[in-house]
Amino acid sequence: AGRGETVRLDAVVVGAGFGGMYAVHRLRERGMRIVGIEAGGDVGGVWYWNRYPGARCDLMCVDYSYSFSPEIEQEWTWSEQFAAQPEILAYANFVADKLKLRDSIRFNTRVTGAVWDEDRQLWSVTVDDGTVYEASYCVLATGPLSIPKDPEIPGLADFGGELYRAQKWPHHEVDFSTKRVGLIGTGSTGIQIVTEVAKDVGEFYVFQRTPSFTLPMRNDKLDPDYVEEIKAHYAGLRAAANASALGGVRPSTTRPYFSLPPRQRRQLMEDAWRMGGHAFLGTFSDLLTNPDANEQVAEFVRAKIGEVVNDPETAEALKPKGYPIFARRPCLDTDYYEMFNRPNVHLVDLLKDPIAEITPTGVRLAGGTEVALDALILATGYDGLTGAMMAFDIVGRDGANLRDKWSHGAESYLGLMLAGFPNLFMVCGANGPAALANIISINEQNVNWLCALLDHMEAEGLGTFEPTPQAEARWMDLVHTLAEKTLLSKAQTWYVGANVTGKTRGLTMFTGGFSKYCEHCATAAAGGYSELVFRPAVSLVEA
Ligand code: NA7
Repeated sequence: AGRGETVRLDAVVVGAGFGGMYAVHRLRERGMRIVGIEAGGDVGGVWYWNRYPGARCDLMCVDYSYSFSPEIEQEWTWSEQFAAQPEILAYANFVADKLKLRDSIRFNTRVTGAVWDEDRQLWSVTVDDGTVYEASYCVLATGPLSIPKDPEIPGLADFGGELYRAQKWPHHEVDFSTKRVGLIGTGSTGIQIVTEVAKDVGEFYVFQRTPSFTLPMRNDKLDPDYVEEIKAHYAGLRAAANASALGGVRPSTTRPYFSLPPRQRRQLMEDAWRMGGHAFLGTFSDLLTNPDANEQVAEFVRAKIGEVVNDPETAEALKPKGYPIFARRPCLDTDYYEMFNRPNVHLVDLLKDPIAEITPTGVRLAGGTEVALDALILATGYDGLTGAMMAFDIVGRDGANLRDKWSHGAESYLGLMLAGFPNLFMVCGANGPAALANIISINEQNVNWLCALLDHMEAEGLGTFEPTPQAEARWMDLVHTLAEKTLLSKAQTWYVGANVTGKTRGLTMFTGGFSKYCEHCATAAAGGYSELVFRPAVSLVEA
């Protein structure tokens, strides 16, 4: 393809992270003519971009890996319980090589617009070199976390030192050993950066607004015998993952906090702290539904912070208060709190003294303190869930723009499709389980569901699908009803759109758990997709 050329296809897949890679594979397997469009230079999505020091997945790789290919499961060997970014990216590359995915993907290419042509039943997808892809289906695997969000701090553009964004980290090592380095943002990303950069840095200033809860990861190398055992039992592990709330094999329990005497509760929390990883999920069943239980667990973690951090003022500032634990995704860390005992690591508490501006030479606080910096790292998060789909024009039937449809919040059917936007499919879209379950499980399930729908349409001679507005409204009712029952809405996070000025607030994720979500999708498909409207295929004049 070249500038201005029009190419006729069956489907365009936008994004080549784990969701897009799998969509490319499955659609191509069905014999469809497709192209993948990816802004990055290669596959991997979030793992392609996020090369910052300390980048690591907080799900165990036994879960956080494709389940569709027994061959890939057997040929690939993970080295650690929780894999670091280079290993996950190597895995993505391994899969891409094995399935020859790159033959069907255009890299360093960005979609600039997608417009539905009702008469011809196809999407016109324009990319930044001017090529137009006309395709019956448009699959958006653009990722819930792919549009970085810079902090809205005056003077950022004038900073004269080295500026790094976690999500656009350079492809080479950065040496901070003699530098004065600042970091803004202490979510999962910032916490991971702290644990790595603090090991070898001149002076390190961590600018913290809201402290996050973080729990010990207790990561470990995987024993070869254990790996063999996993490989022998993958089928069972995957089945268990798919039947679980989180789409992964994790501890779980039906035991509410106050059903146990205080000594036993305490013991369970101590054990979970010592075991690390996801052990807290196995402590109590009502962590996210009972505010009193939640507060007791939060207090336990705060006390641990106090035990680890030597300086009482720093310890106090690191203790999260005023929102429930687990309402922000807790990070899993290795020695995060310990790092603040190093003489060259300084916590700057922005709740006491906020940043007034970024200057050419550093950061100036409202109280007048100037922090001189050679380098500044931004780990200020993403325009989550909807950002990537709002970054270009998506125009459905009758000129309806997605930006208008979503101007009062993201609405969708099953997190997969949109009323008024025929043949548009989202992988891991807003109002699905998104960040609340294993995203690779969600990706696979979503794409499998799409393929079954396409099989149905092919068998019936159908050309377009689309959910009815009523079906979308029903799904959104369910999403909202469930959201009200969880403490997840009770913190100011990207989960609820709180980090983007002007964004409609509200939890646009399905909080009923992965297995329930799969059930809803299966019910929707059973009996011929009664909540979708189909139109017969028109015979197309080839472009
Ligand atoms: P998050 O979790 O959205 O964290 C962003 C952090 O950046 C958070 O601590 C913010 O503080 C901070 N932030 C944002 N803007 C500012 C300004 N202006 N000043 C100071 N601090 C600021 O993003 P992550 O990348 O860490 O994690 C995203 C997901 O990736 C995570 O949920 C996991 O699923 C993996 P705030 O809380 O707004 O006070």
